[in-house]
Amino acid sequence: MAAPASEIPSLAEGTPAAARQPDWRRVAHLVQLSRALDDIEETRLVPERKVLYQFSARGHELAQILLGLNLTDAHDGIGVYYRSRPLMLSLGVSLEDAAAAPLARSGAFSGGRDIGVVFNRPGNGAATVLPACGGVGTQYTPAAGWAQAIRYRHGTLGDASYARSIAVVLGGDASTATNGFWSALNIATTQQLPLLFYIEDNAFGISVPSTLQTPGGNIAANLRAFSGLTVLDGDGSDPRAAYELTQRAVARVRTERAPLLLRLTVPRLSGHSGQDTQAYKSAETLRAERARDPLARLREFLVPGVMGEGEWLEIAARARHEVEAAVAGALARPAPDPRELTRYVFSEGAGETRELQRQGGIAPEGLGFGPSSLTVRPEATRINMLTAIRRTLDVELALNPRLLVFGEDVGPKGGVHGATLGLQEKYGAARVFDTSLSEEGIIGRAVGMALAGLLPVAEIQFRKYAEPAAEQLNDLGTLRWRTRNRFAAPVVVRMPGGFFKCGDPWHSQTNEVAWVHGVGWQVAVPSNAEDAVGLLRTALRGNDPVIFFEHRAMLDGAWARRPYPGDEFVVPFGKARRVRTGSELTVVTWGAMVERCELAAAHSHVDAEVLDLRTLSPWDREAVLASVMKTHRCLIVHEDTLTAGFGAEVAATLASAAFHSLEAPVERLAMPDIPSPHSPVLLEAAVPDVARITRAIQNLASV
Ligand SMILES: Cc1ncc(C[n+]2csc(CCOP(=O)(O)OP(=O)(O)O)c2C)c(N)n1
Ligand SMILES: [Mg+2]
Repeated sequence: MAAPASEIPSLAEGTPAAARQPDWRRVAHLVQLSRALDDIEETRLVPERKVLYQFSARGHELAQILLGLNLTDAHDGIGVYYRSRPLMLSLGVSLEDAAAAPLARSGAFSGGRDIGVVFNRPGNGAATVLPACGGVGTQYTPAAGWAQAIRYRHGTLGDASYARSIAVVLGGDASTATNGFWSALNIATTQQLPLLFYIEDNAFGISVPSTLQTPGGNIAANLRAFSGLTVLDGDGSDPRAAYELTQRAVARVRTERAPLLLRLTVPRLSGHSGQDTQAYKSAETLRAERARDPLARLREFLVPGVMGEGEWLEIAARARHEVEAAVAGALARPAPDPRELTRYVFSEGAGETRELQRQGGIAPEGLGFGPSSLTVRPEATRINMLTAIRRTLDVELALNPRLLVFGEDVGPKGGVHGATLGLQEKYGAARVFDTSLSEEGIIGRAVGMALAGLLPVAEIQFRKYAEPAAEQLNDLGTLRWRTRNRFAAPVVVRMPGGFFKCGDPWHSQTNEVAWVHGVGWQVAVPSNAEDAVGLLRTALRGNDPVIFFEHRAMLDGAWARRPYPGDEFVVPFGKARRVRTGSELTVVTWGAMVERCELAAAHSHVDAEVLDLRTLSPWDREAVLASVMKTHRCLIVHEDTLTAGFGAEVAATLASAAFHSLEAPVERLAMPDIPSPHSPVLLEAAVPDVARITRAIQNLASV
């Protein structure tokens, strides 16, 4: 049995916060609120099929609430997961919102777009809850990004209000086996970031025991030797240990500005989710878990030392009553409006009617940019596309102190392609820096930084190596929609790809269509230096995430060299460039194929029009339709593989919107459905070349 609260001496270890006891009445009330809400959902709303996806926090409440009550700094950032509702209540989210979200009603965290326990909360002068995801482990690297943003805003931008702010990330025992956990641990320890890892070890990941997630089942024991990390471990269902350890952990990260991992053991007193019967747990395990119920232990701890039995019962009854009222209020809320279904995929409105996200990126803080211009002011000499990219980054870094450039080898080396050469020297290692070799970490960190009001420009070394970041990229793209415009993460991801002299399956794929298919991403595919400047500047000054694809063959290609078009030059997204005017046939293309198509058109003796799409999301449907309605024939050429490549989208659009104008079938010329081959001979046979494009133009013109 725990020592009663009235007998608790001030805490050991002499931390300044140690003497402070929590407001136990408030703690008891919050635990009872959480328990009552789980109870009503489990016994009533799930059987009535009003809550379709229930995640009970039964057993996890006490320590989470004690943690949450410590997170009082305006710039604290918290990465939560689906079992974090008690913490949300302790942060002061409305009880009715907490009840309405699992009922998929309007309002609350996502307006019925996401599972009710996938939380978020814009900061508004209090701690921010970073938009959570359904994927286990996804919360870690954005929290590391938030921690790095705290350091940047304090140390580099000189904002003293960040001096004691911290990032906290919550996760279960099984989540410590994920890429995200290890990536964030490496980032936080190598960078010494103020990040608290709070691990709720209930010994199970659904049905899988924690011994299969980490050897011996105790992540804290295994991490004791990890350099640069303080580790604390204890019983999260013991009120005294839970309050001492949460307080000590938070205080230490606030003062030491360094990472700490706190593991607390807790019982999971319900199934993993509503559907789970826990048949995999023995009767003995279930009994032992029930004996550790933190609610019962809190009662033992507080009654009669801090309050009498009557007050304890009164708090429980009041909590039940408040939750019933909140559930009734939530049930009375309207269902979400289907007419709004497709809103907030991208930022909406412009000027006066602009509907800004409440948090994320620099726009909500009222920050703007220098003047932009559609007019090319060409310099005398031509530069290659690589220099164009570097120079644009340089100009925008100088203009915008919120902009950070990072990725593998982008620091002293200047990037393996050279795009960031000299930038670290000029802007310092806080703004232009090397990362650990974890693409999940690069993109997840970018998410957290953007949510904290920075403008991250992340480099993925080669397009193929974006794959370890697939989860973060996907979740970043959907973030605005999922939170119904409460949050957005305008991040620019630069990624080189495509063939260069030779190919291979690792460095040469384009597969740009994956990002077009992914929700919420804008995709730019410049073919030359001038467009690269204009499109990159538009990306950096926009309010949406952008994939900026840098074709390896064009970075130093002679054809792609153009005069630098000026420090204000922008190219709007969704506007194709007519590379060549013609009347007999339209060639639609982008990236490295633009050069080849232009040459092929010139050789073909066909009066072919060539359109460079320049961006694929959004893409210039109007320009393509207008051209094909004039020429009545269309050939689409791309380097990406044929099946379900972006050409299929263009062809389907023409079949639907230009059917009666077509005098021949829409044709596609693309790479066969194979990885990029290494041998130059094989590569030439795989990627559309000028001869084959010329033949395709001639064949289509003669149909
Ligand atoms: C990437 C990913 N894989 C699998 C799942 C399915 N899943 C949801 S929760 C869970 C177990 C997580 O357990 P733990 O991290 O210990 O947290 P707990 O639920 O025990 O609090 C699994 C496998 C998921 N959501 N995301
Ligand atoms: Mg678990």
